[in-house]
Amino acid sequence: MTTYEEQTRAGLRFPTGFTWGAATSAYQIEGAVAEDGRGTSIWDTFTKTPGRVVGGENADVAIDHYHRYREDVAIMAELGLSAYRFSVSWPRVQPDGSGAINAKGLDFYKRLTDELRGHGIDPWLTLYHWDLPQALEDAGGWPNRDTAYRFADYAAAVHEALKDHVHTFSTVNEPWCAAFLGYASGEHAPGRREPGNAIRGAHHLLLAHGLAVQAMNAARVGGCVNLYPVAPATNSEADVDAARRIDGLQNRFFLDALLTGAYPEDVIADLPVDFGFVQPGDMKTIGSPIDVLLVNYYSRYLVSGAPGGRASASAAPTETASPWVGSEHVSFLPGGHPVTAMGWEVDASGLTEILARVAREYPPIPMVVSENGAAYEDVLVDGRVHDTERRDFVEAHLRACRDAIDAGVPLEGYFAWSLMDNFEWAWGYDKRFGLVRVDYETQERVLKDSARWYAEIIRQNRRHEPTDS
Ligand code: IFM
Repeated sequence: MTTYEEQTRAGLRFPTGFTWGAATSAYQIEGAVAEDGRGTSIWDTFTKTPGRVVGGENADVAIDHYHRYREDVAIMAELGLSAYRFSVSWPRVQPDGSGAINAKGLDFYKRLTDELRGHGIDPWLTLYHWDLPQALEDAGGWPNRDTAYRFADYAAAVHEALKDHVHTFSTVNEPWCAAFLGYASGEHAPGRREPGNAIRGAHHLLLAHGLAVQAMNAARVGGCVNLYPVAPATNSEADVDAARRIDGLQNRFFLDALLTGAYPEDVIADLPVDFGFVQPGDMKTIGSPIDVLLVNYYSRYLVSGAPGGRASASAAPTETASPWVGSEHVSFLPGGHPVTAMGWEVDASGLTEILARVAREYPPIPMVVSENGAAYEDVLVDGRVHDTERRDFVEAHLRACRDAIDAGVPLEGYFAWSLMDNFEWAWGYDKRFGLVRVDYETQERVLKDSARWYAEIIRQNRRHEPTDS
């Protein structure tokens, strides 16, 4: 273990009050899909559809967090986390996505947040991490404008019930994924391949965000985006245009909307739809002031406008179309960096770059890294997982965070993805992102070396905090 002084030199000493967290999401960990009145979500339906998930797996049980949350919070306390980012399952709280609220569903999140607060861990609540109630999908899903209003009602109900338990609420996790993997490529639920509806869906997800911010009047609230630096493979006109397009759809479409209340004109021009679905006042609603921007970061993209590379940087081996609506010709090239078990290139400098860009190009906003981590082929040896690659990944990205702070970025926290191994969407249980290993047969939790290391970094940083913090 490095000493405190060595960490300081290595860029691992953070300002007092920095948030040390880890993240999960409801469908990926909870299980208990048929308990206490929970309704059906699009992921329940999708996972039961042959060919959608590797190995035909589902998260009916997942890692049984619904029953084991006390054990899991004890693990968080052992790690010394100051915050835990989790999501609320919409169908657990409002089984049909509208109308009656299921008190038993809300009670689970009251118990969870009580447990967290009892251990001095700040709950960061995400309202939507992709588990849309199936009834709302049956009514048209995110391409249907009404879904945004249903989301605002749901947000208001959750906020009202949990506002004394939770300090920071965030709205939609990674709206790019919910829109373009859900409705264009079909890699994620509901598995539709309807490019025009993916764009309508993206707008309504953003509208849902804005309406929820307004509905949760007075809450500390954030919006969440997944960002990638995008570079052209060469200086050719085609490659430079490819980079503009992918950066536009992945980053600027969402950042501009959330932080400036407008869509970038060049991106609208790229997209093969009539934007008539944007109604007067929508953009102002979407741009409603937020208190914090949640940035999820995993990798960077190198792109070309010429054929020859992969059609997407990260598709699962299930049958999918391109998520890059209007830019399907763009190809994704290897950038020469090592890759994780997802095939994603590891480049920590991209995190500093993207955080600095947001700080430079947008109105001032406090930020946290709300997800960052890596899947690797973990091996259990004598009860231990020596996951050196994951440890190095987290260390490099923490250093990148420190570099961003040194460059003046108002970065206030870091959440590792993920606290525990869990259900990785179309990949099923094949990819392990956890700091904590989970045996999917016995549900035994084992701290990996990366978790022990992260705990030590947290301990050394937090020992300088005032005792009442
Ligand atoms: O597991 C996901 C998470 O649900 C959203 N962000 C990316 C993670 C890794 O793919």
